Amino acid sequence: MGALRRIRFVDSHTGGEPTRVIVNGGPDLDGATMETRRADFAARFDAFRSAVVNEPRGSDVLVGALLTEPVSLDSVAGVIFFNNVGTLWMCGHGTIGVVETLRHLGRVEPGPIGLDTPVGRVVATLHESGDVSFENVPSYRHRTAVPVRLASGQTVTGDIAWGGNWFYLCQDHGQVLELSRAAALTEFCWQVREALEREGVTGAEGGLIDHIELLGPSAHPGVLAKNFVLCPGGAYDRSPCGTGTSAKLACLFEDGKIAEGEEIVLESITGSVFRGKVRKPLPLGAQREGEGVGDGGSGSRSNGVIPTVTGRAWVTAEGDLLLDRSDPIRDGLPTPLRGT
Ligand code: PYC
Repeated sequence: MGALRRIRFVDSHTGGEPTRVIVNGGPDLDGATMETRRADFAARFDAFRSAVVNEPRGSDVLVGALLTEPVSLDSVAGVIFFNNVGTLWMCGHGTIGVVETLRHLGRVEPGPIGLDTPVGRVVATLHESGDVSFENVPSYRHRTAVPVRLASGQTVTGDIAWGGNWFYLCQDHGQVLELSRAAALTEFCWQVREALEREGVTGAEGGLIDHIELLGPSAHPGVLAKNFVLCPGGAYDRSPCGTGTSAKLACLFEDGKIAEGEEIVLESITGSVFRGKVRKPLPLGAQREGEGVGDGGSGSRSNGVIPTVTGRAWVTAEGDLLLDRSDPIRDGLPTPLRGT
């Protein structure tokens, strides 16, 4: 028997998409900013990341969240999100999961809850109903109607937008967005991602576009659209994707299709929904701390819009992950990725 390491966790799902929050036993990160802490986590604690979210303790779809001390005045915590292949800049469903986890642990009450992320501060609100809204980092469209040619010969067009991660948002894909087609949709989205890389299409200042969002009609009245979002590690988002919803809101606002404060509903491929709306950033000097940042580490600056996304998470499990030094796959099994 080897020495056991214990890592305390709480699992939740937000619209079907799981989040595992590490509440004890995680690494202490170096850095005075959340971005330097994220870089430190990526450089020194990749085995920890894999042990927490990859098989046999997790799965490709699981998103992890490591809590840190806050870096902003009035924030409750800092948070580094990670998945089966690396770190995320931000995560919307994960933010809702973190807030529900903190509520479950008795650490927060209904009201505003500031969280620091590597791309800026987000301000969540826990509602009495159990719903959670979060005001995201500034989100914006970088390029409009960018064509790419897939390996199959099909050409699709999409907008490139930042919602806390980089997205390619595509409507002319010709795919039927049904859960029973998840494998085919995943394959299609990989082709899009590969085409973006092959053709050198990126976000601002070379930012990797690692989220592909297909949009189509919803069968439900009052729902603006249904989406299918492929995440960086090849899993599809079971929720409507909080950062993807933010990217879509930014495009809708720039197209004049929604007004400030007008609420829309987006449905995920599994049928779960997020509500979303935008406001314009406050004038310089009146901005909340961190507003006007949020650029994927690329150094670019855009005012864009400030999206608010609302959804709900439910706690599904809590306990200790056990890492036995003598276990040859203590650090989890890496996700085999296609050649992107
Ligand atoms: O909700 O932003 C999100 C997200 C990103 C990856 C998975 N979920």
